[in-house]
Amino acid sequence: MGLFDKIKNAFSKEKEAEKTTEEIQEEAQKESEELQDEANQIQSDANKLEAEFQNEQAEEKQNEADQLYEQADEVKETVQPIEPVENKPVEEEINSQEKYEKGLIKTRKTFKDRMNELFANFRSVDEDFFEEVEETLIGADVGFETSMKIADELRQEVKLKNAKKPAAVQNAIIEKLVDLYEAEGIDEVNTINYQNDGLTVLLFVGVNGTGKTTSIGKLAHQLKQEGKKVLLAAADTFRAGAIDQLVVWGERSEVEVVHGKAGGDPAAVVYDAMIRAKAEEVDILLVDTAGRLQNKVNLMNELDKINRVIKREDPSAPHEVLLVVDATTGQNAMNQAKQFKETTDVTGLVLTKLDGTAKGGIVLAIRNELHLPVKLVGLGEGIDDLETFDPNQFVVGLFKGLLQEE
Ligand SMILES: Nc1nc2c(ncn2[C@@H]2O[C@H](COP(=O)(O)OP(=O)(O)OP(=O)(O)O)[C@@H](O)[C@H]2O)c(=O)[nH]1
Ligand SMILES: [Mg+2]
Repeated sequence: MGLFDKIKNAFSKEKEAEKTTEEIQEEAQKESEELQDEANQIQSDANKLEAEFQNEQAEEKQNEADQLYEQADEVKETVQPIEPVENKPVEEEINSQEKYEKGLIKTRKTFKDRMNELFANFRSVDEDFFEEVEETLIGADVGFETSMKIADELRQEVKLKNAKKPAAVQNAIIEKLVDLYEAEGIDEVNTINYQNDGLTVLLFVGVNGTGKTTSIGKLAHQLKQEGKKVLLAAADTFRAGAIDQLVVWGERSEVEVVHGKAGGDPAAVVYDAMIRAKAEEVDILLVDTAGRLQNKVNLMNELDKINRVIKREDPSAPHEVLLVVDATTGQNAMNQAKQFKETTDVTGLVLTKLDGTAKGGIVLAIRNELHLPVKLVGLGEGIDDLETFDPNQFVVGLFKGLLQEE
């Protein structure tokens, strides 16, 4: 075959191939259409069947519902109306436990992380391990002495019980912390010494920025809500803006504020407030004081003077001298409390800003080492974020979720 033939041949084969492709495509198209028809038919049959089935089911459900309605009607006829139950206290308790749990999230997480770290490195319960326990607890702000004490007790218990499992040891640490906290608090009065009859005077002291004015504002609001007659005294005349800040809180909580001029004598303001409180039969007078003066000696002298003025007008007052400390400062708060305790008759603590810190463990240190009862805790900046301190709710909030299955 010549070249041309070859080309021709090739061409005609190509044509043939084309034709075949066309034919194949046509056939395929036809086949696909047939299949499509078949599929449509099946789909429509299926739809019919499903609809029938659903109708049947719907009917069944309707019957069931009718029966239930009938039963419900029967029950309703036999049920007597129930008196509404006074459930407010329970609600309040739940809310405050929730507040503690929320406010202590950061502390709890840090505790958990530290525990996990401790047990991740934990191979055997030897002296190194106990030293790590001490460090972990000190790091969790539960206090130096407390940490040593817990580690010592743990040494003995591990020896005695031959405890080896990490879970058992972790639980023992928490158990010891809680036990110690409970034992140290046995004589502690965590409630505020409100007078049943007559005036209650609460004096708030503490270094600047700890939350005195804010706590007074929140407490004024709470007491006012409870129907008490409340008066505030703006005895921080030193810091610019301090008087206005208290006045704003007074407006917010709808209570009166006694104040003088900025730079005036704080004791004079307190005197005016005492006279007015007595004349107007106020239930509770809250006295705000300066957090900073020219120096510490001045501050202490001034607090002393304020105290004397209050006592002169009412020998039983002040009924509490509440030292406000900022929990976020940890050990610093402890030191402030120690210093104030030496120079002033502090009767209790207001521990603020627990919400913003991982240092909630400080409550254990305060109780075990300072022996000053915490009376109020600040769990946020809002007007409702002040709680009377509940030691048990606090500890539940602190250690919740840290116990392990043994
Ligand atoms: N997150 C949080 N912030 C708080 C709490 N209590 C107070 N604060 C904030 O702490 C800051 C200082 O509060 P103040 O009440 O002005 O403190 P102070 O002790 O009166 O300060 P001085 O008047 O300067 O002595 C404010 O920004 C408050 O909103 C709390 O419980 N939680
Ligand atoms: Mg203030």
